[in-house]
Amino acid sequence: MHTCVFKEEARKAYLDAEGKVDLAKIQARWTELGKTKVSLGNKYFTPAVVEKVKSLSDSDQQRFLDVMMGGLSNNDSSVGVYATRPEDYDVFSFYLEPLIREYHKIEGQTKQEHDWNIPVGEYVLTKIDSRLEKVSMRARVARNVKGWNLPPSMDKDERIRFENKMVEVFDSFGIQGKYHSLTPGHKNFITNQQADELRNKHYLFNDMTTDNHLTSSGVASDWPHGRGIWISEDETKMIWIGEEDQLRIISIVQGNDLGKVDQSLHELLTGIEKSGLEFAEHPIYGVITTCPTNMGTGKRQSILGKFPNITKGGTDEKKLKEVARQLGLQARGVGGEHSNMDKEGTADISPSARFGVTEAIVTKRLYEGLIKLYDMEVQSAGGNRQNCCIIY
Ligand code: CIR
Repeated sequence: MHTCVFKEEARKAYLDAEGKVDLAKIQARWTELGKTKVSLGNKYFTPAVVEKVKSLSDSDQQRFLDVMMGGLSNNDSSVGVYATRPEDYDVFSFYLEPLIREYHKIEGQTKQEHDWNIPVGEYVLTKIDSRLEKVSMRARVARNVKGWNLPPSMDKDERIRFENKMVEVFDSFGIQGKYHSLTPGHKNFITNQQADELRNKHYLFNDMTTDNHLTSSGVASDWPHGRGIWISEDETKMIWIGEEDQLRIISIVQGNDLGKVDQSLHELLTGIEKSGLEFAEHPIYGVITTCPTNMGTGKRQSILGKFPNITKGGTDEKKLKEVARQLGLQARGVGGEHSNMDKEGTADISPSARFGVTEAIVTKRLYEGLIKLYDMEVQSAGGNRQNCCIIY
């Protein structure tokens, strides 16, 4: 296993003898990385950007370096930047704006709108196939709270204060549940074994120190302090604290009505808002997230499905990814973004668009995409429905 490098250590390579940001060293590293893969962060580090950075204060130059640390430290980055505080999207807009436009394919002025008006009884999976009765459906939104640093630049104290603030919210927001903390010494501390049990159920996130994108950017710093998960009594609602975003608000429902997952998620989200927390929101980009790929709604909605025919028994997951891509969907393994599929072609399917679409459109796109995807699964089985639409 490779060793992961933490931000404080990794960023020293880009400082001069006085500890100031050395733009020439950054340029040299981007040039070197460009021979393998050009991340968006690399592409938009132009001479004009360098000139602008020179006019920033020393502390903003240090922040600017922090924004790029994930990309500078990983030769497989496709995006390569993380925001370190909500204001970065304005202070460094000369760099982040074109990058966000390219990633989200934004042309002209786009102001993110929200719409949680999602019908129940309409996007029903059994209408696609009667066997899709008890499907694992999930939706999550990323959220960060106004006035706090984003995870790449929180220090240990801020992470712990944030966790404790959230525990107060959980104690008072009216939904029955329990908080499990990974912070040593916390009153709700759980052991490694208990944490692994929650991971086996796909509830809790992984040890963040095993991912070099997260360590080098500072997202994983001070692990496991300030990290944890709140789980509702019926285990359908969850809140992650201290992963890539301060909060990941999640709903998991076993069933067939996509609208019910949204209903559950929205109930949880408004419960938190009513407690007085104000989420960080950008006037154009919508919800502020650490990774620019999640800006907009911050919503990701998926189902777990088996696609043994398209994937030829899990041996051709590339094919499923390609077919899904053409339908505006993303297919992942069940263990997260870079995981593999099993021999039944079990995949997590979600719409790719996050920005310029409303929460309601994300659900509609998932449903309409699934109609086409399951149709292709039947066709890949030679038209034999018997081999299709087996649930997870
Ligand atoms: C990259 O630049 O490739 C990584 N930092 C991952 C970016 C997209 N995904 C994510 O943050 N969840």
